[in-house]
Amino acid sequence: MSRCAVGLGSNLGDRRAHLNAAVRGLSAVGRVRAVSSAYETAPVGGPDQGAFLNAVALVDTAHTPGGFLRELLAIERARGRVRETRWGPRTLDLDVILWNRQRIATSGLTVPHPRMTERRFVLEPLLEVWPDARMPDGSPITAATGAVAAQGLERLEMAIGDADWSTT
Ligand code: A4P
Ligand code: MG
Repeated sequence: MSRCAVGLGSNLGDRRAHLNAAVRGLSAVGRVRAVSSAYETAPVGGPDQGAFLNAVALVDTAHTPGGFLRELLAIERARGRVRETRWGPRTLDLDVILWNRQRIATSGLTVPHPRMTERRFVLEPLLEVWPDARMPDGSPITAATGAVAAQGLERLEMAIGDADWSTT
């Protein structure tokens, strides 16, 4: 069994519905252990675009990393994800942020997510659900938060995922 942190992001359409559907989809590919609050975040990079709703889910899964990524891509497709501009607006983006404490570098998958430490919209929800998360070199994730403190982010009083994700 592997423990994976999945980043969820949406800034197109019904953002909350997309994130809820993502948690439902994740509960079919592993055991969802925790889901962070939803965060309203200013877009980082890419074209001029609307604000994102971001969250992080912790999932225990028996899949291989590659098999798990394929499942994530299928969940994105089911929410109408279309790839146009890099870093452009999207209905649903699911990224593998951490996989145990492993480093993975294959043609289709890089873990830890290469830009995670530059992004407050990843770090804050991640620390909410996995406060003692560490990088593969052992450094605590908390060490990265100072550098991103200026990025716009607001934690919402909004739960993501249906009430029964934890019982599946
Ligand atoms: N891939 C490689 N490593 C991974 C990984 N760890 N997790 C490959 C997921 N996928 C990974 O991804 C392209 C390919 O990356 C996948 O098919 C997979 O094989 P994509 O989702 O099509 O491309 P993308 O998301 O447009 O590009 P990228 O570089 O992954 O973008 P990011 O880094 O995810 O950034 N601002 C805010 N506030 N909130 C956001 O959520 N997101 C982005 C996208 C930009 N700005 C944002 C947000
Ligand atoms: Mg992505």
